[in-house]
Amino acid sequence: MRIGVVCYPTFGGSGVVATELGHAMAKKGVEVHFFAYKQPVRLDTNSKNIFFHEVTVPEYPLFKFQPYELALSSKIVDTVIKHNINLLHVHYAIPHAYAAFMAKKVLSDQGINIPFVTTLHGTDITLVGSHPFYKSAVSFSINNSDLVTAVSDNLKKQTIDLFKVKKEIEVIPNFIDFSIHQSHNENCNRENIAKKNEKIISHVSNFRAVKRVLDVIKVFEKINKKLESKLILVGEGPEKEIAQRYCITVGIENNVSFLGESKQVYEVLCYSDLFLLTSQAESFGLAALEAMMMSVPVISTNIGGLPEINIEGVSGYLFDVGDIKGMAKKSIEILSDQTTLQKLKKSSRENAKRYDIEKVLELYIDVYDRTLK
Ligand code: GMT
Repeated sequence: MRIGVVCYPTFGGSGVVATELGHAMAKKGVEVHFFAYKQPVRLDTNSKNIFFHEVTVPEYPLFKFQPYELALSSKIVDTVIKHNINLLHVHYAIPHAYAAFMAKKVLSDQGINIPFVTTLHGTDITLVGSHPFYKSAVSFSINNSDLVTAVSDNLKKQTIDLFKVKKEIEVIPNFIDFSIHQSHNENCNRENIAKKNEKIISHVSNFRAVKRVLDVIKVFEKINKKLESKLILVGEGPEKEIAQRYCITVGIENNVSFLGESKQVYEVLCYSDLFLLTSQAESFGLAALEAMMMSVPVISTNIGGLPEINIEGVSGYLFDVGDIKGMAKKSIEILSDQTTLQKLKKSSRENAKRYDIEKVLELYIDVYDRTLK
């Protein structure tokens, strides 16, 4: 089998899911061809069966907006023909599903049938896709995909509520590769980061408004008043500067580290005691799952797909969006009691095992087989 995978190359979860799924398929002997405007951050082009095709959009002064979908569709068409690709899997509907549909039409004109699977990830439906300026095209791309998957029950429900969906949507959750990170919480060099009695709290995101990063800081501010603690933030995005400024204003800047787009997410999680995810929308929350896998309990909001992943009292606790007081109180409670903390750390990792890549991979293989038939 030869698959074409279209994704965003950035640090966002949809690109990570696409890349890790591609790597797992490649290990099973499938030839996997990635399409993106730059090499996805976690893509290892030295791996066997992995190929990367950069989509370049030539600049032309007439265009105010460069036609990325057009360049992507053309690249898909040419690569499908050249490498005899049998199936496309596009992650994030905008504009990938639309481009895949166009490529399929162009190829069909040449007597080539290429089915495509669309995986909906979240904001392609909730925040961006449902915008009236995009809605018709997104509806069309969903309905004209050969098979559609969504990363949580909640996202499936939201898609049905927001769009006129004629297509069946199958739920395949995101996943995590336990084989890569067996030895969690060992040899983390924690002593380089914090003092022995200091608690370490972390957050990973793209710092967009939807993540409410300021809430993360405000929760930490309250924790920090009661407990010796440090906050480590990984990621880059529009709200970062506001967050940095707030830390200086309230005088906690020496206890807060902004690491930017670090590739050392697992290293940070390895020495973390608690993970904060205060988003106002989150279809799945891959960052929270990564934390659990590394035995880090999660204090999160209770929106979107988060209640499917974060189980109250098992992997962490859930609160209404904006309930800074509640989140801080619970965090202090957990962090102050070593027995509770250790118990939660253990059960967080157990909870994450529901999303072991080995289980989820089978679901995707089945999707690919059915689509090809
Ligand atoms: O739009 C974003 O926030 C980025 C997007 C992505 O590309 O990672 O995130 C969405 O997809 C992730 C992977 O499936 C999910 O874990 C995130 O919950 C989801 N983000 C939102 O729903 C806000």
